[in-house]
Amino acid sequence: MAGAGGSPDLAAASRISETRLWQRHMEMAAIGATAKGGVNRQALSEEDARARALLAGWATSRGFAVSTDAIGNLFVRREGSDKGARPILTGSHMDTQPTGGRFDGIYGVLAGFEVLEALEDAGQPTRRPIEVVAWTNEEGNRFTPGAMGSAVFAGYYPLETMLAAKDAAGVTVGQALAETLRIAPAPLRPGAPGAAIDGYVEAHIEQGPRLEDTGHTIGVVTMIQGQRRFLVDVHGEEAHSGTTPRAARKDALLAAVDMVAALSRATMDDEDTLRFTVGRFEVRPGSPSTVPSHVQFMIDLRHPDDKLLDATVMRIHEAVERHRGRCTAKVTKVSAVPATPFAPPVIDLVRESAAALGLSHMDMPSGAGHDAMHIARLCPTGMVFVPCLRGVSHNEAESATPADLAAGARVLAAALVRLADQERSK
Ligand code: HGY
Ligand code: MN
Ligand code: MN
Repeated sequence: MAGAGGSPDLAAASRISETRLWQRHMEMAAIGATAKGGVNRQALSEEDARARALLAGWATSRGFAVSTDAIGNLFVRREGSDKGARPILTGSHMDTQPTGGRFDGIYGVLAGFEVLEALEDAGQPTRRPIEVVAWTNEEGNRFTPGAMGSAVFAGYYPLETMLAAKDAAGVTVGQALAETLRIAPAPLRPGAPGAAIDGYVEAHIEQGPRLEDTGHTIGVVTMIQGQRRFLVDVHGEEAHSGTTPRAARKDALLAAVDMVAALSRATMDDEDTLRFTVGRFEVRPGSPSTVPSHVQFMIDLRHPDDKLLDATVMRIHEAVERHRGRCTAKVTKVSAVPATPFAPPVIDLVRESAAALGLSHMDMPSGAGHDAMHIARLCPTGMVFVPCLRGVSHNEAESATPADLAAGARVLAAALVRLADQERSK
């Protein structure tokens, strides 16, 4: 770590305001607030647009430049002293799960914004510009696939295909984005998507219990595990529930539940590392007295080892074929993101920053996916984790403390300033 005390990285960290950061979280949490104390802010919804407008208003009042790109990623830029230098990025997402919490995603955006405000308060220049990004549709609930904005920015998904993605009501991303930009207009960010950036650090709540269980304040994230998503469609035949003998039925529901039960058994590993989830399961026509003719369910599979994930995919096809009976079935790959190791220099920088700030810290992988898994394809990337209560997330009870949020923002400030001030890359 550069010298202690007055060094620019620690100077910036010292100006982080715990109160202001917490207050901004509470203002954001009011947008899409749910009765049980959580947040439901679906991607490119009216709530998402209002959150964007709120952030843009805060940014403009501090003299930062606000812009957006073709997939709706929102950028807040604080200029650097070296006009031609490539920016350092930070950020996360503002959209949430339907039963989301007040910290997942938004913490990374607000911690990044707090770093810009701390630098502004200190009148401290950085060589490179620093940009805070709110990536579009990270959660992938309303529109699939998730991490859409960062993936398009990194060239992982084609823009046109993503703009054509539809929600359950048939609204496309392109249509929802146009409405979002009508409510929260922003000029187009200059330069090509994924234009050269020199580094990316994302702050996020851990969304797991390890930091709390081990009594550490900071997670130095080393990698993000791989993930695969599949849509399974099982087609049978509608029939009368009172008159149709079992032998004559093509019951899509019974076939689907047999498939899910078989896959649950097939993905049990002794180390409890492989993550198999069916979070969406739709039965049609959904009438109590009609044998279901169509079931659609989504499989979410995660593991740090891509080879093991790919081998597990074979089991999905086997289980679907074995249990379809007289129904037909189709498995469609929705998304696949390989395990993403972060850049050792950035991992070291996050660890050194935590140490220099006297914060307990531990190296750890991320079980959850983040926008950083795509940005890591563009530049040296890392993440900073802070604890959340009992590791609970994707749940309205999600909770974090003002002190932990501020501690993570201090580490973020130190790391971003070090990246922004380092000798200019060739
Ligand atoms: O699915 C994920 O891991 C992320 O939290 N959206
Ligand atoms: Mn998140
Ligand atoms: Mn999430």
